[in-house]
Amino acid sequence: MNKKLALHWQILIGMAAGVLFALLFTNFSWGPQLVRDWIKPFGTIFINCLKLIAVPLILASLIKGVSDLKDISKLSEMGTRTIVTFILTTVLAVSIGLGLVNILKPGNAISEETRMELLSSYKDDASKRIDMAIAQEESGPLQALIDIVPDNIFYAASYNTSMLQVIFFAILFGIALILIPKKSSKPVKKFFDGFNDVILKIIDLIMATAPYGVFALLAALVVESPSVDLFSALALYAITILIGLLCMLGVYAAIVWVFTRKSPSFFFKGIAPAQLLAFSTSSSAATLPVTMERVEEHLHVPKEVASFVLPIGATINMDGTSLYQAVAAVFIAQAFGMELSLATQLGIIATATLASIGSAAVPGAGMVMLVIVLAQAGIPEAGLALIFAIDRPLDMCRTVINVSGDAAVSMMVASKIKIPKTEEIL
Ligand code: DAS
Repeated sequence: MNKKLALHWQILIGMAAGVLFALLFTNFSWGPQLVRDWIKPFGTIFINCLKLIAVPLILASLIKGVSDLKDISKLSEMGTRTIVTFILTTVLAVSIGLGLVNILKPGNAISEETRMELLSSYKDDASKRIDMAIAQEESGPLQALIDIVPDNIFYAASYNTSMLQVIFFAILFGIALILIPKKSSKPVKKFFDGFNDVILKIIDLIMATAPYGVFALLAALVVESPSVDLFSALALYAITILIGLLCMLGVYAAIVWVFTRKSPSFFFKGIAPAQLLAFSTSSSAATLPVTMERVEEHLHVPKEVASFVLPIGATINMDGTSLYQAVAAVFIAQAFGMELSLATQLGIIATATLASIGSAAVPGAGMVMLVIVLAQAGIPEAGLALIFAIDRPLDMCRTVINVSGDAAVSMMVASKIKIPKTEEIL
């Protein structure tokens, strides 16, 4: 039986084919126009499909993640410790990302000429976003807080409004779902479990077209900005993210050592198979069964803790994704020659934290949610076309960090929560 090529290999082939196709056709006078008119639209359609699924994705993954908390009062201590640690490690990840991207400035590696080309080809979107950013600067200091609360969920669910409103509604809905009587919540939870499965299947279908979408995006990217410096900027962008992700592995090793006195080699040896699966699938959800087995069997975390922390972690704790979203947002702003104020960058800490919470544990979800960070900071979302081409290899790496963070937090929580009848944890 012919084994289907793994999706990430399909995508890597799509990327290479896109570059080769574009390099070949730029030798003909009619080549660039052919790519712009007949190839690039398929890349735009692919990105639009990803953006289309963002709102139902948030509703599905967050409502399920929050309502899976079951009875909050019984699990409050474990829940508080888990959620607080998740948020602290995510905020730390975003801060590391912001620090690195402001020091290394990968977006500045793009020449002024290419920058003007990028701006002119995305002028309508860029000016709209810059206008929105100016409007945002002029609003009051708590406007961002006001904007999180929607006054009409159906309007809020439309792409053009702040998706933080959808996240707000989804969390509220999930909590209310826990608090209503079981006989009422059971059918609703059943519906959202099914809804979640449908959305994940839709993402599978969209990602099945990814090799073709990437081919079109990369071909258009090469044709529209043939300057070599774009690739050096993308390489520096990727290196910035990889340095940040490696820093996070150091943070996890420190958390494990401080709370359990277990060595980094114990932790990484125990979690390695889950990290490899995360790398090859780019999906925390697909890796979850292996993560749970490794954490329980090899990192000695009691089942009661692992089965609580890891499923929620896979849904809402994505440190690698949040770090990537912060770096990507500032990189795109740099590429468009935009100066981001300190207030905007601090806003990115909040939006990247929330966007990573809303990112589903499936391939490419982090980039789908990146639009929230861009929209809130007034950065042209057209910049997505700049970074999508190398998103998949980075997705593979950041998913490894997402899974590793969940495992480290489960060990920390286990060291603090005394579970009755449990063998000596560590
Ligand atoms: N691939 C996602 C995950 O499963 C992360 C991402 O897309 O950023 O964790």
